[in-house]
Amino acid sequence: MLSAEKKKELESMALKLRYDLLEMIGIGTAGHLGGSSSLAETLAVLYFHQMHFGAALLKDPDRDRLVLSKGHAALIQYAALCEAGCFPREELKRVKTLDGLLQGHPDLSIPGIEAVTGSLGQGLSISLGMALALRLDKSPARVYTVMGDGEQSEGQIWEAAMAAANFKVDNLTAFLDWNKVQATGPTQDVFNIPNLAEKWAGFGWHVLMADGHNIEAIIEGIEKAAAVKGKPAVILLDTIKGKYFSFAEGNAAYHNGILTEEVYAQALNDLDAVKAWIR
Ligand SMILES: Cc1ncc(C[n+]2csc(CCOP(=O)(O)OP(=O)(O)O)c2C)c(N)n1
Repeated sequence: MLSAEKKKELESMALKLRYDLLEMIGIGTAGHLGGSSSLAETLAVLYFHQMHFGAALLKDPDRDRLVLSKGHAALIQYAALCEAGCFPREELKRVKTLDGLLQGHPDLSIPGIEAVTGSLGQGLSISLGMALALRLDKSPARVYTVMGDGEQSEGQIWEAAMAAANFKVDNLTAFLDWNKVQATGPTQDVFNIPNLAEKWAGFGWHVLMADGHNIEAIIEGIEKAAAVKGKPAVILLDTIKGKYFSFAEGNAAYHNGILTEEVYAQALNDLDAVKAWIR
């Protein structure tokens, strides 16, 4: 069981990631606040609890891999990599500038990034290739992939899903950040994909559900997924787009919206309120 201390540590890390996210987005420029903040707890758990990962392990062949298939949420991954010491903090200030290390989507030049993503639908195929190669190498490493619910309309995902089941890949865990809103509105209005859980099960995957903002539930899901043998597992994360930002929760306008000075101040207030609650 997770100790109360560790739980608090991971909740605090998720909050730190959201502060970093806000710092990177800044005032007056566009940034993917919504789909990044829905992932804060999951990335905190993966990078700071679950994965065999660390700044000193980036070349370890047995490191666990995380592929952010919904690459537009890169800023929250950059926050985690920065907190893990993969690159200096100053890089957060230079994000999305031409001479900065951190670009708008994940790139292999960034320490800790395992795959170039951003064109939706490709991360699961890349992860499957990694998982098969690790299995050939008899590595204990696992591959984690994070997809979006809007992203589920990409056909390539379902090719990879069939292939992973066919090859009985069980060192791969996929997450579906089921925040129910995509770029331009509610996912069910933009491109409805009903019965997601049944679809994944039909494609031969073990399907799990977890509250994606609950540290213990995420860990339980990951542990259950790792225990499944002979087939891949997917965890449907019940999340809220823009979680903890009062103006952004469930609001497609902050998928990649600009933060005005006033909204930025509100965002800081919202996070300060969470800080008080974690203590
Ligand atoms: C192949 C492709 N088509 C379109 C886009 C533009 N795009 C970027 S984010 C996005 C919406 C993704 O929605 P979802 O997967 O639900 O992400 P989240 O809401 O979790 O951020 C779209 C359509 C893209 N990046 N790649």
